[in-house]
Amino acid sequence: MKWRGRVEKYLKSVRQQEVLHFALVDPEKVNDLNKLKTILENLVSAGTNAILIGGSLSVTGYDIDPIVDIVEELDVPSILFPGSVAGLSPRADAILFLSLLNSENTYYVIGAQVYAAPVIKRFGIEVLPTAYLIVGYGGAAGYMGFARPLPFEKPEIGAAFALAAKYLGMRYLYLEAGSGAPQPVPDEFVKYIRNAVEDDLFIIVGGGIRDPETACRIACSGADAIVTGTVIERDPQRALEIVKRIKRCQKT
Ligand code: 1GP
Repeated sequence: MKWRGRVEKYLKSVRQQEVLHFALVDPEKVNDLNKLKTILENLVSAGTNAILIGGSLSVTGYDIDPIVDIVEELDVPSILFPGSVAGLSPRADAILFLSLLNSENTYYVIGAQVYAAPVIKRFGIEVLPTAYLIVGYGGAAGYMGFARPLPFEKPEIGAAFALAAKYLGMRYLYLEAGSGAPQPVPDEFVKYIRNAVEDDLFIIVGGGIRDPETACRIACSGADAIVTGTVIERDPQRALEIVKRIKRCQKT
């Protein structure tokens, strides 16, 4: 909890210098906490800036806390990335307070948030107001969230959503292709949205990013932070290469 109240300031100051990397840990997929600890230590040494904790299914505070314990020993914040109201923990530093703007079900736009808000207040977690947009494949997040995924070849629709988020006062935009997506969000899509919202939104891009060159292309297109999850679980060495490559990318 030592980062509470300082997470947004930290993210925004790093953003001035470089593209950030967020490592996503889905508690449901963790079966060896010692192994996870080593992997996260290595990632942070390579430049990972924050650990996102969350998943679409079967995640409770009980599953999150042992991961927060590991992150507490690293020099980066723990940020909840909840798939549902069950994905809250009183011990995390911050939360991506998500509104799934392209859901057809208002529960995912504002319903879950109403249930979560008083709990977040009670827990004292730092809130990062985030527009969550499902693009392309969508995966479990798209399915569970009743999303109408944005077509990859229509970035103008994404830009309209992003502008609406900006005008609603949200400060973060998460472009999500879905965990394990066959294709990540195209760099042209990211570039189009960056141009539309200018510097006002902190743009996070994730889903299907599993090689250094793709990560770098997206980073160079205007993303502020790149998220990787699956590659960390399947090939931690490759995940390290991705982080190192992102850190060498020039910010646009
Ligand atoms: C999923 O964007 C994240 O919510 C990460 O996706 O697991 O494909 O890296 P991957």
